[in-house]
Amino acid sequence: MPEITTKPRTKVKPQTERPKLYKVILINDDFTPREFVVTVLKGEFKLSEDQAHRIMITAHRRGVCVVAVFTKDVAETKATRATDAGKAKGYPLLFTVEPEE
Ligand code: TYC
Repeated sequence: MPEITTKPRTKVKPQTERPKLYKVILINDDFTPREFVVTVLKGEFKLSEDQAHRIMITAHRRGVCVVAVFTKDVAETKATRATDAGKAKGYPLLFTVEPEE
């Protein structure tokens, strides 16, 4: 009589799930000076002058631009700090946060 043998499970659930990522989005407005947007992007998101300028001009032309992706806490903190930097100068500069698909 052949014996029934069972193979050990080889598929193991990953121990650590990758954290969900969130996009920080820059929204265009008609009042915030371009150079100020670039300064905030460089300061808060550690972007080069060239990267910051490209993101600013994309938001200016298209209405919105993704700045970067982070974990939820980091994305929300950076978006709030960057929006507050505009508020402190009386500008309507706005950064929002959206979950990545
Ligand atoms: N549209 C603004 C201007 O012409 C510049 C600007 C760009 C403002 C991007 C916000 O997210 C922004 N002064």
